[in-house]
Amino acid sequence: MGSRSDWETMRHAVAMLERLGIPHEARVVSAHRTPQRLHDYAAAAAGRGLKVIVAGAGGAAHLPGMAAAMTPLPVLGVPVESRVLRGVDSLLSIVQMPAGVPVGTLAIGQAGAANAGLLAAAILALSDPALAARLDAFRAAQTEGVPETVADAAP
Ligand code: RP5
Repeated sequence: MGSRSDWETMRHAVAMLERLGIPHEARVVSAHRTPQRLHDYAAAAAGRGLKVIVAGAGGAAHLPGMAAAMTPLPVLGVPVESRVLRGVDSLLSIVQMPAGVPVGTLAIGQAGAANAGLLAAAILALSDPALAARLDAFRAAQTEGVPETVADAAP
């Protein structure tokens, strides 16, 4: 994430990874304030054995795109909701990548972070049958948890 202040959003990605038993790390790496840290992190990521990068940032959110420019790994971008423009700035900064350097862009905020965790899981599950089974179980439980009527819903 681009700042410690992004954690309130990005913790929802981490929660999903933990729920699905996926090893992960969470780092603060700012494209603007710590450019060398970003370079070092992205350039070394594949060699360290990482498989997917989830990059969340807000405002002029260059972190996902810059990370994608420096790694062959899939990069999932989470637009963090900014104070002034409610995350529309983040979304547009992340989604409008030039052809040739993709960032898989999720929704603004908490839903995007949670779905980034799930999408990372789906990518990893392609080569991990046990994880695929856990992901199937998650989806089945989610379906089971949706009430058919308002009366069925827990108070
Ligand atoms: C971005 O600037 C970060 O991703 C964060 O969303 C935003 C504001 O950062 P702080 O000023 O709260 O550290 O780089």
